[in-house]
Amino acid sequence: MGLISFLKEKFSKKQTEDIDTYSEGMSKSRQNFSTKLNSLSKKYKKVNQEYFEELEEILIESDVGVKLTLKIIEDVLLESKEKHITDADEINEILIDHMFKGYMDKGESNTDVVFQENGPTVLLVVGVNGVGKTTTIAKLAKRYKDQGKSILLVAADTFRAGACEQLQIWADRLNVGIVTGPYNSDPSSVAYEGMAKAKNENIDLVIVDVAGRLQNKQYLMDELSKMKRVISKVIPDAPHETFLIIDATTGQNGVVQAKAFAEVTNLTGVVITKMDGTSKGGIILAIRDELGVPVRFIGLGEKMEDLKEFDLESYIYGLCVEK
Ligand SMILES: Nc1nc2c(ncn2[C@@H]2O[C@H](COP(=O)(O)OP(=O)(O)OP(=O)(O)O)[C@@H](O)[C@H]2O)c(=O)[nH]1
Ligand SMILES: [Mg+2]
Repeated sequence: MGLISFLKEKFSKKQTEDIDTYSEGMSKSRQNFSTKLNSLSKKYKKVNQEYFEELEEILIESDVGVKLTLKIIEDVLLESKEKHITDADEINEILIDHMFKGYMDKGESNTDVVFQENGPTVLLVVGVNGVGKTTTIAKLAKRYKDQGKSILLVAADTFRAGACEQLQIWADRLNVGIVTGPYNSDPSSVAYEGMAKAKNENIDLVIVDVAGRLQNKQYLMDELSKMKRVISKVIPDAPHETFLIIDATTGQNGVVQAKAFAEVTNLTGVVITKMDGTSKGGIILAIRDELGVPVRFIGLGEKMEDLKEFDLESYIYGLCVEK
């Protein structure tokens, strides 16, 4: 049984709230990807060279990335030849198997934040302006507060006017602690203060909002390594997690950002936001392929509960199956 039949059976038996959010949030991407796949198989019925060329185009237009697209197409061609399959619908099912495999081949990974057994767990959140850092931090804070963890937010994005205030509003709304610094102050000193407070108060999870200015790579690298140095002075081994936030609507530019950050810091995860706003949902596969870093969470809408743990099966289902 191909993956798609398996997922249809699985999710038709068990309609969870999560799968509904995935289906809803990915409707634009599905409209683009799945509709094109279906009309392609109707047009050809039996596959030929042109069929594969058009298939390649569909993947690239969905932001799967050129490198991964070529690999997937090659694998599908190989499998279809080996098994003597020429039926277009069957080929499309094989394609989806290989998209899934493209992600899985990079290894097993956690999605949820991995908590330390002793002392605070420190999560750095990085990303360029406007990608959804602050709102994602709020969503994560709520998630773990609801699980009974104590939370401290640290507003180390001191360069953008209003950034600290925005996080402060969330801290008040969620009733969690926060450390901020004055506008234009040294982000590392705010981080230091945050770590000291977290240690004193025995906080479970500290989430640090970091400005990510990409104009100058050396500068970004220096800044992030200074921040890490300062953090680990107070809490050895911290930061334990570094999440990069990528806005799905920025397409291949998001992949460029991801590469730049991965060069200067040790990312433990990526969070893809605004999936509901793009018709090119393949970006998740491209980022995983280019960086190898796992996608930990996915933003499927603006509401608090629209940030979900990333689940590859739900993602593929959302991308391919009309409910
Ligand atoms: N539709 C949708 N909107 C989102 C999602 N995540 C974040 N947003 C919106 O994106 C906008 C920017 O979010 P912020 O959290 O302020 O982004 P930021 O990276 O902190 O921005 P700066 O602090 O200005 O650099 C807000 O209007 C959010 O509501 C999502 O998953 N879906
Ligand atoms: Mg912000």
